[in-house]
Amino acid sequence: MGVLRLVLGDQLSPDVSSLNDAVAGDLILIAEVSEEATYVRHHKKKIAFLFAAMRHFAEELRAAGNAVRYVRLDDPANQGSLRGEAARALEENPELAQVVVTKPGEWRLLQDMETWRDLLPVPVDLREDTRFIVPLADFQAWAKGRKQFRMEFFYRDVRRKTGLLMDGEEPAGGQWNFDRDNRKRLPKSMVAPPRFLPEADALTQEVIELVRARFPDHFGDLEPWGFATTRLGAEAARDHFIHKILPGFGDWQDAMAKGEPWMWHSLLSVYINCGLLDPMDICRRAEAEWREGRAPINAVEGFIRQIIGWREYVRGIYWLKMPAYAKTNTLNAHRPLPDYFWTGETDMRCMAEAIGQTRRHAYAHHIQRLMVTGNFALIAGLEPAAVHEWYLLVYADAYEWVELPNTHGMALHADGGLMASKPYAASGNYINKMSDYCSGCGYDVTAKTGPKACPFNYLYWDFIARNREALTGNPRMALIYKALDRLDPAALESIREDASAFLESGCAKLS
Ligand code: FAD
Ligand code: DLZ
Ligand code: SF4
Repeated sequence: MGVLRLVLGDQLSPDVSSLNDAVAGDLILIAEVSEEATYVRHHKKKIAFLFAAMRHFAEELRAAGNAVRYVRLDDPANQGSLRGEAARALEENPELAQVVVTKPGEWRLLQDMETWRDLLPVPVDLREDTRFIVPLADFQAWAKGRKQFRMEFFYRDVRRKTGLLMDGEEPAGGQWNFDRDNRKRLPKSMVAPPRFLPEADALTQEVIELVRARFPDHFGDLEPWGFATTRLGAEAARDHFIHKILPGFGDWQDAMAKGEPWMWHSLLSVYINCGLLDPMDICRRAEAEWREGRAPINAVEGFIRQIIGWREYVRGIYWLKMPAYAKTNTLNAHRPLPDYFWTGETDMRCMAEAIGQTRRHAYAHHIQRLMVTGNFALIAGLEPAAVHEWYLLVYADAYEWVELPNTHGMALHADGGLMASKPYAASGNYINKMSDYCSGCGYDVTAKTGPKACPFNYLYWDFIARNREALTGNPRMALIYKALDRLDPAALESIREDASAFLESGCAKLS
């Protein structure tokens, strides 16, 4: 009597818990299904990347001696859902007496799988996902009794527990956090380094054509390609980053530049989140670069913090707070997304850059996600649910467990400050400081009102003014409210009029 072991598209690790006791006679099921490909209209490149990585992983498992049932999207008998495919596999292989699956990364699918015990003819074993550094039970214990969940304290605990960047009881380099060194603007004379952007192999090219034919109305471009789809390819991308790019990661972590989608970012989230790379292994390799004198501490600590800090922390928040978290809207924002979130066609250069590269590459780096599109959505009062759906579908690394807390918690402050102690709202001045976007923009970043004024400027003050009631009690907002109260009333009125005209016209240009 064997076991049916279902592996999902973001569980492509040989050591995923559903496989850790596999024996001869078991059957591993991997299925491309329309339900997963269309529950939001994912970027075409995200679907193509994942299907190609799933097909390569099936080959990897077969080469290691496993029996694998791989169901393609265009299989005429494809049932269209994971449950349907599990049921079909059981029907065609009556010797299989149990289903084993590692819990999925999204609430919606976990809810569905919990019904499988009643709907499938054999017992279903739903296992914890052990590929994370902090078990969910540990996060829950950490969170218990706390009113606010500050990432920094969580992160220090993870450093202590893992020993990463620790010298005994002390943080390596004498400080826990080197963020103050990581906010440099890119000098004009400096260009971002060339990146490792793999071409599509024959298997991937076949999947690209399938996606082109089956999902023509989904967001985004399939070319240029640029993702590895095998474990070896992902490891090569990791090594390229660790050896060639990591030293500059810290200094330029917040910088943005025209025509430069990648800067010094790792481009590894897409591989980590689907299981091709192991987060702890990457952190150990990054630490070794500092210990051996090849990368500075601000780069290595900053990079490791994103992975063992932010990544683990947002996952903990997601599972602690779902399903209510997806409905949070503390600032009562209800505006629909303007069309340019899909087309990238806007005179706001910063938005055109961030959205344009998102269409092309299914990628934007953190500051673009947080301080350009996220900041715009926050200060324009866009509906959190619509913004969440946008972020979930446009990025190749997006799964709800990581995307939703970043969107509702970090970018939109929709959770009332559970994650971020104050909203990440900023005027055009911030974008001008951290990028060269404003020099090529149709708007004037120094103007606060009028048809040429940067929309981020009047939207920022309008956001602060209209959310006074919700935000004024926050001590970190005190200086900002003092500044608002010092504004000349006539100037504030013009600012609010321009903001209102912009918002009422569907976030379009003032005439
Ligand atoms: P790097 O800048 O090189 O960072 C290194 C690694 O740290 C990343 O690969 C990632 O694994 C991790 N990391 C960094 N920041 C975060 C963070 N805030 N939360 C979790 N992990 C982090 N990240 C996703 O993986 N999937 C998402 O769907 C996603 N949606 C986001 C939505 C918004 C509104 C915001 C503000 C951030 C979002 N992020 C998301 C976090 C972050 O922007 C991406 O992880 C990062 O841009 C991925 O690019 P990179 O691999 O080059 O990252
Ligand atoms: C994102 C995605 C897509 C596009 N397609 C599939 C698929 O066909 N089969 C599959 O097993 N997984 C897919 N996924 C990933 C799942 O949506 C993901 O496992 C859940 O959202 C939980 O994180
Ligand atoms: Fe963006 Fe304003 Fe700068 Fe234009 S002027 S790029 S809209 S911040």
